[in-house]
Amino acid sequence: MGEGVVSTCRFCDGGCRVVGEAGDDGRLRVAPASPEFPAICPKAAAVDEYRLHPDRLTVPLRRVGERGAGEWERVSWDEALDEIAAKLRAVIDEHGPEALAVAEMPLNIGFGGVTRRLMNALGAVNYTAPTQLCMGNTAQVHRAVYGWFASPDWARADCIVYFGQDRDMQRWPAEYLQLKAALARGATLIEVDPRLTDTARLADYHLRVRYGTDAALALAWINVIIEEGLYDAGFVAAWCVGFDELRERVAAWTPERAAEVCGVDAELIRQTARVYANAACAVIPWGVVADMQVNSTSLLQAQCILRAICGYLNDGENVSGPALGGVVNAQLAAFEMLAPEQRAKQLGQDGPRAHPLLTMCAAALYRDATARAGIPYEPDILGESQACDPSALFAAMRGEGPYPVRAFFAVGNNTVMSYAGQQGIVDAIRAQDLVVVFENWLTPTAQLADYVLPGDMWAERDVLGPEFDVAPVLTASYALREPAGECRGWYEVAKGLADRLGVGDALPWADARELFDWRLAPIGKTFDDLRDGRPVLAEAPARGCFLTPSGKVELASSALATLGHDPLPSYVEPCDPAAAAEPGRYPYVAFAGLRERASYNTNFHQMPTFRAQAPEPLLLINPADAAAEGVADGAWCVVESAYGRVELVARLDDAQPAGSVRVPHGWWKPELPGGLVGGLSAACLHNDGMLMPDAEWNLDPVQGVPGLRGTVRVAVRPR
Ligand SMILES: Nc1nc2c(c(=O)[nH]1)N[C@H]1C(S)=C(S)[C@@H](COP(=O)(O)OP(=O)(O)OC[C@H]3O[C@@H](n4cnc5c(=O)[nH]c(N)nc54)[C@H](O)[C@@H]3O)O[C@H]1N2
Ligand SMILES: Nc1nc2c(c(=O)[nH]1)N[C@H]1C(S)=C(S)[C@@H](COP(=O)(O)OP(=O)(O)OC[C@H]3O[C@@H](n4cnc5c(=O)[nH]c(N)nc54)[C@H](O)[C@@H]3O)O[C@H]1N2
Ligand code: SF4
Ligand SMILES: [Mo]
Repeated sequence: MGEGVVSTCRFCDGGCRVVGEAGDDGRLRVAPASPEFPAICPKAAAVDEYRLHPDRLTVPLRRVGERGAGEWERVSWDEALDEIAAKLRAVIDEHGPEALAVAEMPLNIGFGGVTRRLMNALGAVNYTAPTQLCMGNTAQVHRAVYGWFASPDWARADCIVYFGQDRDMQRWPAEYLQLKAALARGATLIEVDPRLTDTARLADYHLRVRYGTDAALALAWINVIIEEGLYDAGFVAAWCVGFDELRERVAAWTPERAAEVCGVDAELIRQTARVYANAACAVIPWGVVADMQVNSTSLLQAQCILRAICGYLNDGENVSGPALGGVVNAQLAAFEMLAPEQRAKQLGQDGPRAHPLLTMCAAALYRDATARAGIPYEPDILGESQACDPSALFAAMRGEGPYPVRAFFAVGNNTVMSYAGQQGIVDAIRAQDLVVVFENWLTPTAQLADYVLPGDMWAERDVLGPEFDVAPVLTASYALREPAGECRGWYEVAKGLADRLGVGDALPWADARELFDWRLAPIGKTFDDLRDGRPVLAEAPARGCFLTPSGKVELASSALATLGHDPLPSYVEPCDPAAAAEPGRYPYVAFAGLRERASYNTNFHQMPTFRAQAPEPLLLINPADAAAEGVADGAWCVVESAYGRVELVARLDDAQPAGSVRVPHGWWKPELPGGLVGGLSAACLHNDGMLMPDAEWNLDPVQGVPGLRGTVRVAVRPR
C-alpha cells in the first residue's frame, strides 16, 4: 500500500508533498513529489522511525489513580468514547456548553473545521489553536488592514525583508530554497535580527535591533518613506484610508529616535527604508517573531502599511480572499449554528482579560464586507479568528471566572508546553472534571489526562487539505499505510462523540472519505479525482476587493477602533515589571525560539536519530556574559526569571548579542519518568513556558499573544 501515492508530510508545518516508495523490509520511505516541495529533510526520511516507534501510543488509555499519577490501563475505543461522552454530557448539563474547552492544532490531525462543527453543534465556543501564536495573529492583523491575508510572490521578489526568520535545509527548506533562488537572481535581503544567524550572514543589510523593538524600526521606515515621498501616491489615493492620520502618527518616529530605541544606526534605517520602497517587488514574508511580542499588533500593522503604501499589494504581495467553490474548513465549521447568546460567552471578548482581535466579536466586524462579496459562510483564515483568548481560557479553567470551564480536550496539541505561563496551564488542566488528549505520544499534556486516545499520523491518513483557509486551493493527500495498532483518525473519533452526545446529525458522513466527497461535490469532483496530486484551485473574490469594513486598505483600522483600541501602530517599550523593580538581578533579556533542526516544536525528542544530534536543551549565551556568570561551555546552568526557572546546558555563542540569551522552546525528555512527580518528563524543568508568564504586561493588548521574544528578563548561574 502507498507506493506511488501522493501524501503531505506533517512532521512540520512546511507541508512538503511527498510520494510513498517501498523501502527495505517493507518499510515505508518517501520521496519528493514535486520540485517546489523538496522533502529532502531528514525528518521525512525517518517516517517509519516515528510511525513504528515502540513508545508510540497505539491503544486507548484510561487513567487509574490520581490525575497525573502516571498510571494507566488499556480500554477499548467503545468504552473510552462511552465514558468520555457521558462525562462531557454531565459537565454540559451542569455548566453549559461553554464549560468545554478545546485546544487543537488542525495540521497535526489533518482536519480543519470538524472539531468546530462538533463544538458549534453543541454550542461550545471556547476553542484555541496554536496558530494564535503562529501566523494566525498575523492573519487577523492583515484582515484588519486588507480584509484578508497577503502572501508574497517569491518568484518575483527582488527585495526580501525578514524579521527574525532563520531558515535552512532542516528548518523550512521550501522557503529556504525560495530565498536562495531569489538571492541568486540578485534580490536584496534585509534581515532584522539581533543574532548573527546563518540567514543574516546571507543578508545585504543586517539590522541587529534590540529584542522586541521591531515595531519602532518599522514605524521609522514608514516615516522615511512618507517624508522622502517614496510611497505610491496613486495606490494610496485610490485604495487606502487613514493616510493623513498615519503621516501624523509616524512624524515623531524619525530614524534617530528609532535608532536610539532599537540600538541600530539611523543611517542604516534610512538606507534600508529606501531600498525597500524603491524595489520593483519587495516582500515581507510572514515570520513568527512578529507574532510573539507585546508590540505584535503594531509591528504586523506597520508591515501591512509598508506593503500598501509602497504599492506592493497585489503586485508582489497578493491578497486572495476566502475561497468559493468546494466546502472549505470554515464553511464546514458552520459557525451559523451558534446562537448569539453562546457567541457572547466566548472568553476574552470583554472583561479583565479581553484581547478581542482573535475572538468572535472581531470576526463579526467583517460580516457585511464578506456578505457584499457573496461569501456564503463566515470565513476563518487560520482556524483562529473565531477563537477564545488563551490567557482568559486558562484562568477560567483554574476557576478564576467569569464562569466555570470543566472539561478540556487537547487534540494534536501539547497545550501545557505551547503557551506562556506553563505552571498556570498545568493548574488549569488539573482543575478539570474531564481531560481528554488525542495524541501520538504520552506527552506532558497527555500525562495529565483521564483518557488518552491514540491518533493516526500523517502517513496513515487521507487528508483533504489545506487544513486552513489561507489560500483558495485544495489538495488531497492519501494514506500510505494503515494506522498502527488501534490508532484512529480524528473524524472517526469526533463522529463517535457526536453520535453519543446526540448531535450525530452534525457529522452525518460515515467516514472521512464521505466527508471529503461532500466537500468536493460543489466543484463536481470526488476525493479520488485528486489522485494525480495536482492542487485544485477554488474560486476567490476578485483581486483588489478588500474585505474590510470600508472596502479599502485601512491604514488606520476601523476594526481596531471599534474594538476600543488604537487604530494606528505604535511602540511601547517591553518591560518586565519584577525585573525593573530589582535592577541588576535579572541582567539578560530572554527570547524563546531559534528553532531546533533536530526537533519540531515539542515533538521528536523521542526519536533516537534526532535526539543523538541534540541530546540536551541549550542556552545560547555570549561568551563575555558566560564568563561574568562563571558559566562554562557545556555546563548545566540555572536560568531564572521572576516567574519561574529552568535548567539548560550553556552553549557559548558569539552570534548571541551580549546582554541577551536564547532559551529553547519545546524541550521535554520522553525517556524520563512522567506524571506530576516527574515534572511531566522534565517539561517543567526545561520548557520556555516556565519562564514566561501570561500576565497582562506580557501580552499584546489587542490579540493577547504573549511576549516570548524579548520581554522577560532572566538571571543565569551555574547549577
Ligand atoms: N511557550 C511557547 N509556546 C509556543 C511557541 C513557543 O515558541 N513557545 N511556539 C508557537 C508556535 S510557532 C507554534 S507553530 C505552536 C505549535 O503548537 P503545536 O502544533 O500544538 O505543537 P507541536 O509540538 O508541534 O505539536 C503538538 C502535539 O501534536 C502531536 N502530534 C503531532 N503529529 C500528530 C498527529 O499526526 N496526530 C496526533 N494526534 N498528534 C500529533 C505531537 O505529538 C505534539 O505533542 O506552538 C506555539 N506555542
Ligand atoms: N527543524 C525545525 N524547523 C522548524 C520548526 C522547528 O521546531 N524545527 N518550527 C517551525 C515553526 S512552527 C516556526 S513558527 C518557524 C519559526 O522559525 P523562525 O521564523 O526562524 O523563528 P525562531 O526560530 O523562533 O527565531 C529565529 C530568530 O528570531 C530572532 N529573534 C528573536 N526575538 C526577536 C525580536 O524581538 N526581533 C527580531 N527581529 N528577531 C528576533 C532570534 O534571534 C532568532 O535568530 O520554524 C519552523 N521550522
Ligand atoms: S520540511 Fe521536512 S519535516 Fe517539514 S514538511 Fe517538509 S519534509 Fe516534512
Ligand atoms: Mo510556528
